[in-house]
Order: sequence, then structure tokens, then C-alpha cells
Amino acid sequence: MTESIRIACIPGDGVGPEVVAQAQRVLEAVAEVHGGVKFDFVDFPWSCSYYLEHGTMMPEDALEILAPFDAIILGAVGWPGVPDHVSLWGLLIPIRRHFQQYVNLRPVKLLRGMRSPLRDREPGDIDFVVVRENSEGEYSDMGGRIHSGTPHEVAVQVNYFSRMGIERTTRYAFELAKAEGRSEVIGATKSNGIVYSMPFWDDVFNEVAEDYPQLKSRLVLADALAAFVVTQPHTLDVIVASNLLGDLLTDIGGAIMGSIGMAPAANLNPEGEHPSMFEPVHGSAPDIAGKGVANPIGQIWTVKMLLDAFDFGDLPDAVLDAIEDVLVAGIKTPDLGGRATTQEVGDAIVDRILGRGGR
Ligand code: GGG
Repeated sequence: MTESIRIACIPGDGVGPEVVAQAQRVLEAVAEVHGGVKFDFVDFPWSCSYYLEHGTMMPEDALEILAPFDAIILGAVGWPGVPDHVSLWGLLIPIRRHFQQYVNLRPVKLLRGMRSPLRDREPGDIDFVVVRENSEGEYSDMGGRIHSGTPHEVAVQVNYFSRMGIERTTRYAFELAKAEGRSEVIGATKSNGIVYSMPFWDDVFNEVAEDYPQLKSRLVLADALAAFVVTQPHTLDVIVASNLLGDLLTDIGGAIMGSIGMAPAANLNPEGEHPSMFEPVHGSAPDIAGKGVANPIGQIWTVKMLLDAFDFGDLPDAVLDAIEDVLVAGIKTPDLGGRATTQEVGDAIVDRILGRGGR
């Protein structure tokens, strides 16, 4: 009997549709190799153009529409002319929160065939994972603005951190380290400057760490940690960070992987009670949108992470192997110094998954 996995696709803006199309092709190739599964895609046009037409990024009942799906694939959100806080808070953030996708998992790994902008770093030297808290913290819509347009204008932004929010994300990071045989979990902090929430973050991190005596753990100030990502990435294993700090660290992570176009992210509901959402770290890249040259690897790597969330045996690793083989073969988009199109990179990865491409 063929199992059906229902996937809601929100290609979104800019290069989003171009890279999501390649992710769908890769999933179809995986289904062909597997033989007992099929992926049913339903595309939703929710995006900044939808906003310009309808006044909202997605319909009022969008979250109810998404709820029965097994997973969500998101391309990119944001377009000039629509303020970024409107596009993010109208689509991405409500989905993350409503579906309790409280872990944003972001691997930082230098793949075979890639050259890092960091001198003398080889694949194997860069292989760590950032567990970003994805439901609270600095991403908050509590606050306000008064005396607008006057010299007395004031904006207040309330960051909020809950014990439950910090604990469940930190525990996920330690469990991940244990499951993957990693040795250390670093908590990214800023408790020297942020006097209430970050010392609280540190306390909860230390409490959780006590339950994992077999793992090393330490808190590192996020500014120093940002420098370590550049100067000593080989020393990093698992990092757990607040929403904003995790976002910043993983853009640097994308850069040291050779391009932000390489970097994947999974918004996970670890309990599996709601669909998880898979998106590349990069945004809509208006400068190259529609030219067919966007790097699809960040999005295709999210397919590997999606498969990891189900029971697919070796197939997730086969997807990453195919990506690496294609990079080794020099089939690369312009952001990686190559001349291949988005479609050609997708073709090459699909061919290798299907056993048609050379090593
Ligand atoms: N690929 C998803 C996307 O377009 N993200 C844009 C973005 O700015 N995300 C911010 C965030 O992840 O917090």
C-alpha cells in the first residue's frame, strides 16, 4: 500500500517559487526510489503579492487550512513595497507560533565540494547545529509607540522569555547532542548587558544541563560566540540560542558554509502534534528573482530535514549525498562561483537520487 504524505507548499515571494519547485522535484524522486510513498503537494499563493491584492498575507482561516497537513514547505517571504514586519508577522510568525514550532533547527556544515570563505577550512572542520528558540524572546508584538512624529516619540518593545519556552528548547538541544553523539552544548547568552531575561535564560540553561552530566556545557556571550563562528568553528558542536541571537548566528553560519543560499532551517513541533515547517534561511532575494539562478540547495537540504522527521531510513542521507556529489561535480549557481541555473542544479540532484548521475 502506498502511504500518502500531504505537504502544504507556500512558495511565497521572489526566489521562493523557484527553489520550492526544485524541492518538490526532489521529493518526487525520493518517492520514486522509495516505492511505497507519495507526496501530495497543495500550493498556496500566500505572499506579498497576495497581500497587495487582498490586504492580508494569508486568509483568515489559513491556519485551519494548514492544520491537517503532515508538513509545510515555505520558500521565502518579503518583497520591496511591503514592510518586512508586515510580511513576517502576517505569515511566517503566526505559522511558527500557532503550530508550536518552538525549535528552529539550523545545521551549519561545510559540504563536500564547497569552499568556505574562511581560510584553510575543509569539510569536517565546520559541522555544528544551532537550535534557535522559535516562539518567544525578542520576537514579540508586545509594546507600542507613542507621541508619533514628535520629538517626544517613544517606542517600547517588550521581549519576553518563559521558563517553559527556554526549558523545552534547551532540553531539545541536549537531547539532540545526545542522539547525535555530540559532546558539548553551548548556550548563547548576553547576560552582561541584558539584565533580567538573559540571566534567567542562563539559570534555566544551567538547570537543564544538570540533567545531562555526560555532556559538556557552557554559556558563551553571543558577541564572542559570533567571533568564534568565524575564528574557531571546529570547536562548536550544538548551540542553543534565543530567537534573535539564533537568527544572527545562523546568517554568519550560512556565510561560512559558502553562501546563505546553502543554509536550511526546520521549524519543528518536536511532539508531532502539529505540522512542522521547512524553509531555507535565505529570504526572497529580489535582486535575482525571476532570473532562474537562485541557489536551490538550502531549500533542497530542507527536504532532507523533512524526511528526517518521518521514517525514511537512509533516504534523508541520500539527499544530502546527492547534493554533495553535485557540488563536487562543480554544478553550482552563480552565488557559489558557478554558471548553472536553479533548474540545472535541481536536475543534477534528482538524477543522482535516481541513480542516473555520475559520482
Ligand atoms: N526563507 C524564509 C524567509 O524568507 N525568511 C525571511 C526572514 O526574514 N526570516 C526571519 C526569521 O527567520 O526570523
